[in-house]
Amino acid sequence: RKVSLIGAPTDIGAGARGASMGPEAMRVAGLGATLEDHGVDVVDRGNLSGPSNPWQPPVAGYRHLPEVVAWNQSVHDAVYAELQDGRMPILLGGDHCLGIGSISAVARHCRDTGKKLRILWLDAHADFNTSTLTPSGNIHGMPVACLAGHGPQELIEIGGKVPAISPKWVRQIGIRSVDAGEKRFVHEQELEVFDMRYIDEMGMRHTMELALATLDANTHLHVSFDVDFLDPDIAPGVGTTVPGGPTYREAQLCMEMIADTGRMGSLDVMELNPALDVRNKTAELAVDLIESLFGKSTLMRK
Ligand code: DIR
Ligand code: MN
Ligand code: MN
Ligand code: MN
Repeated sequence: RKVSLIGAPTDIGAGARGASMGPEAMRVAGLGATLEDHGVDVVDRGNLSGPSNPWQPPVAGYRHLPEVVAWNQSVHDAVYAELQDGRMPILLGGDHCLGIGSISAVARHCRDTGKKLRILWLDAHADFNTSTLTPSGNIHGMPVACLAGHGPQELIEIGGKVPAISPKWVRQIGIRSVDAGEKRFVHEQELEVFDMRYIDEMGMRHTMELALATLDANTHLHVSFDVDFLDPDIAPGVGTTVPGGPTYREAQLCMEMIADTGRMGSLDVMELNPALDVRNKTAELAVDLIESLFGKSTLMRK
């Protein structure tokens, strides 16, 4: 397998500064060498560049919209180039607004190649806000809505088609913080959400069996991993912690079941914030979980 690491060092869509240091923290935690140990051909493309964070208040419901557009355009182009080159892009965020550029490129690649797209959204948050629903104006709370066509034109048309995706292609896992208006919109749009109550009641195994049920041999699976998916006790290095997330074992099982499908074609690792971390342990945990996504397992399996 051929993988390309793409760093996107920005916190332009977030409500806290520091996710801009995420890519380097994952490199320091040994991401490249770890994947190579699993027989992966790894190329690190280095970091993208883009506008700095002006740290301004929202304008018409969006914070830093022109800068968010510039970063997402650059992410789109980089991710699309890797896919065209036959390599699996791993986007190292950066905040989750960059999922717009990443997934719009993946959707474009799937249109080019006639693949069926499925998106697993691992997050504490639904990221389904719009400019009128958002309590913060932070665009990292809006990428799923933007990809589904609900957002500012210059952002939603980056991948060349509006909407880039159908909400039917998305499965969200680990959700436990949804804003009031966002909650109604998630319901209206029939987003398939496996929230923490579902995981508590049914277990991670049953949850992932359902979330992965519609994959077939022609499916491109995109995994968008917001590190705040994880319980803050094990993953403090994120800007918006929410208590009650998946434990270490639940997260491992989630990743191992994704690996077992053999269908993962692209990955985002987002919102890691080294300024809030403890001796880089959240970055090390992210690398450990990514290793499971690439087939680390305790025993040989049939
Ligand atoms: C909140 C926080 N729902 C907002 N969102 C996210 O500002 O829209 N935090 N994504 O990571
Ligand atoms: Mn492909
Ligand atoms: Mn989140
Ligand atoms: Mn997110």
